[in-house]
Amino acid sequence: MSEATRNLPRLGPELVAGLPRAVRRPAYDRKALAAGMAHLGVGAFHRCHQAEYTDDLLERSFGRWGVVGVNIRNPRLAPSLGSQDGLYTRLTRQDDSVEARVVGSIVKVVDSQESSAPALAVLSSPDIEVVTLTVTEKGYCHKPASGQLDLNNPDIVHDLEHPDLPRSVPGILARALDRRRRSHGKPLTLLSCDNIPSNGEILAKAVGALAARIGDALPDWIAHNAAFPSSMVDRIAPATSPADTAMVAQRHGYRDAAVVVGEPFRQWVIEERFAGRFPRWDRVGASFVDDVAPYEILKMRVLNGAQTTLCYLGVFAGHEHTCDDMKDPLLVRFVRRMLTEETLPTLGPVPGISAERYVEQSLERLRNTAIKHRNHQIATDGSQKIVQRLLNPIRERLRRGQDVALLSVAVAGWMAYLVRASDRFGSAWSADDPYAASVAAIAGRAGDDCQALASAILGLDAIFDAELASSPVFRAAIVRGLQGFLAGDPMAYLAHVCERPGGAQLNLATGTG
Ligand code: CS2
Repeated sequence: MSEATRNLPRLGPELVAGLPRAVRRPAYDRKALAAGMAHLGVGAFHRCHQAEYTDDLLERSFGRWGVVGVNIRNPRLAPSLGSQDGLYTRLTRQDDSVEARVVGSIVKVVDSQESSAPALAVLSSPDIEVVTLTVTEKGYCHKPASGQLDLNNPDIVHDLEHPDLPRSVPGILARALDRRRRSHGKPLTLLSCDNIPSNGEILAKAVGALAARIGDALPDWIAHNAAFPSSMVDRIAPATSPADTAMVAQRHGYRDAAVVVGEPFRQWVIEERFAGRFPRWDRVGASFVDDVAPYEILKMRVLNGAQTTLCYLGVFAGHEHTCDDMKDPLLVRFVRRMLTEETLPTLGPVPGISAERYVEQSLERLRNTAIKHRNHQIATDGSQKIVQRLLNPIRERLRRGQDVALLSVAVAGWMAYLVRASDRFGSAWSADDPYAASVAAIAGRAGDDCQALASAILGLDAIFDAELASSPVFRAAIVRGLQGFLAGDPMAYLAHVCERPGGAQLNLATGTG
């Protein structure tokens, strides 16, 4: 931090009234705002999305929906949001234009990294009636291929043995629900906002498994007093960079340790199934619907599918961010073909949305040059993302006897990314994925033999179910992709795939190209 920046005032309640006019500020009396809900996993996404919707709602019709932000994993919230009384600046950026707003909906933050006790105190409080969650895909401790709780996950093993000292998200929620049952008995809505299909059901199942271990009448109480609606959330909000923080200081003259940056677009579709009172986010742009599935499938397969595909191909091409990938005509050509030729036909009707237009709109969003979303950030935890983004459409197409050559290139991209991160392949970068070590071990054993590599990676059954792993068509496409990305020039391989009419056509009977 420069000397000049260090001397600037820090964002906090005293500063709000004196904020420059260019910065929008909470238009309600924050001092009168009571906490009515909690959020688990306060990162850039929550601050750019749910907290902003809540800020809009408080402006429109003030009510008791202040948010208590809770982190059970790093980063700690006290030094950033905590020391600013929950206030932070949310920038939205589109190419050269920037809009700044101070959001006031988070009224308190609680760090619960060392022990679950502080989190449990918040979640079991009678004042809290809704809990929203962004804990990343792996926070649910499920097997992505099946949606079942992963009983080998170390935190789940721990929580099943010590349900009174939980560490995992489902373990903490089960314990909190038990405390509610034993004390005031007030209902609770647990609203998942992570990019997992049927996220409400996955959460309910995970919490249910741990609640059954706590025993007594807890599962029955949960059935009558808790709701786990599914929701689809959308806004591209990369990790904040030092340049974003510096921008606030330079343009607006104050220091803020919790700045977030997002694109202008935002969307929130919520299954209308609540256990008690709930914030009327539908009054400020969110949609309450009976069935979230068509929206989440569209978003995960198209927008997220494109992001995941581009992040691996982009790293191979030497690009840093999604917006850089989108300046590379070959990558754009590939991703557009994959989406239109293979992904689009797997989508059912989505009320009020044209899927074709959605593809173009998504590609347009990814072009936004002000959103510096690092390829390596999106590549993080790819094993938890590829099922809903790439493998589910592949599965559906294979069942219908359709080609999967292009989607398989993207899956091979994920594999090659982890393989190239391993010692055996020169540790090209460090990969952050729960399966990075397994794939590195496989790479060490298989060496340059892409057949052996493909077979062993497809054997990871938490990711690839048996039917998919045994498809000769899929397997052959993966082998070709691995050869293309590991043996020669990855971009020459991609160009070759793109040149072929109708994608890399496969002989469906033999799976050969
Ligand atoms: C991204 C998402 O890192 C990732 O996995 O694909 O965070 C994506 O930006 C959001 O889902 C957009 O709503």
